Amino acid sequence: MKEWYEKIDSAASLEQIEEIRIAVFGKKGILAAEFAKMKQIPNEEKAAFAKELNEHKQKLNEALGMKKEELALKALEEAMKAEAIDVTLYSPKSASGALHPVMQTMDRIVEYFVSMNFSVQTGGMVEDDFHNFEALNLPKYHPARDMQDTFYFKDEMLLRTHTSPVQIRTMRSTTPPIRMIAPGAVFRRDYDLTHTPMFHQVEGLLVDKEGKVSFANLKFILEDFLKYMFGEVDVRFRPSFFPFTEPSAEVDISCVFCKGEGCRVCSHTGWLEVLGCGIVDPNVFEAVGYKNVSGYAFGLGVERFAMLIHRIGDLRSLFEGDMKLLEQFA
Ligand code: 2U9
Repeated sequence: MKEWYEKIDSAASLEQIEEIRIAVFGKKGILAAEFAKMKQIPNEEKAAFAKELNEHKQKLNEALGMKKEELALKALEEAMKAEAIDVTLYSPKSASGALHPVMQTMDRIVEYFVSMNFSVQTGGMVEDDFHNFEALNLPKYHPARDMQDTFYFKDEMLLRTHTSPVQIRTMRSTTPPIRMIAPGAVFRRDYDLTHTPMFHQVEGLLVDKEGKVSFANLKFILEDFLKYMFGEVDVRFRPSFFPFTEPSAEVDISCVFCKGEGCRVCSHTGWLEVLGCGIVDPNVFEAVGYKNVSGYAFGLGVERFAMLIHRIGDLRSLFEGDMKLLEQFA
């Protein structure tokens, strides 16, 4: 019997333990063989023999159990050691994605007008002559329709040159009052330092009963908006002309580069043009069948805002996909 305790003690693996268990406790194991000897033992010794054997049975079982536990723990520790990940090892930085600075700027612009209860409307980029030009008081032979400025398909279809067709479609499918903005990509045949053939606009439109919408309302919201976007800047309105608004104005902020002192960016004027706006021309309302209403509208270029906010000098760098630039906006 003693040798089996030693065998258990020196077992080196769970497989060996299993072999020993079978050799000891199995049907043809040594315990079975010992118990079989009972028959030959005189009656008076049977009790003592059985007692001793049962004690061995219990002790061997305990020894096997303990050894098994010990070996299982050892195996687990070894497996954990083998599979361990060294978290102190060097790993190269993984690149994380980010919204493009133009989209970040667009989101911030949209956020302001949503906070002022404007709804956000979008539309298709392929438009027809009526929604892009005619309804906006840009009649046939207006210079803005020139092939030189507009990408045309056949059958008077075109790539929208502004997001204004979204306002036209919204007016035609709903009734006043309207408070909306139209953010999105627009297309013009233009490519130089300050123009790309595709850029982004946010346009706004507010329509209510006749006499309820004033230039003062427009001035207030645009001044508030520009301070939200650029911080403490001076804002000025200059008379201007657009076919779809009358009266119209262009809006300047004091130069964010030189604080109005005069520099190369603001052509030594101290001012930067950032918006166009005005009171919606009655011809536009007539084109969509609106009567006895008044409204204001405005429009801006998102790339220009992004450049002024982030002090980016060249518009084209926003379209090159240069990681050195883009990583700064992650
Ligand atoms: C409707 C009525 C009026 C939208 C307007 C401007 C003035 C404007 C420019 C800013 C820079 C275009 O991206 S840009 O080049 N936009 O100056 N946009 S008023 O007026 C509308 C629009 C829709 C129905």
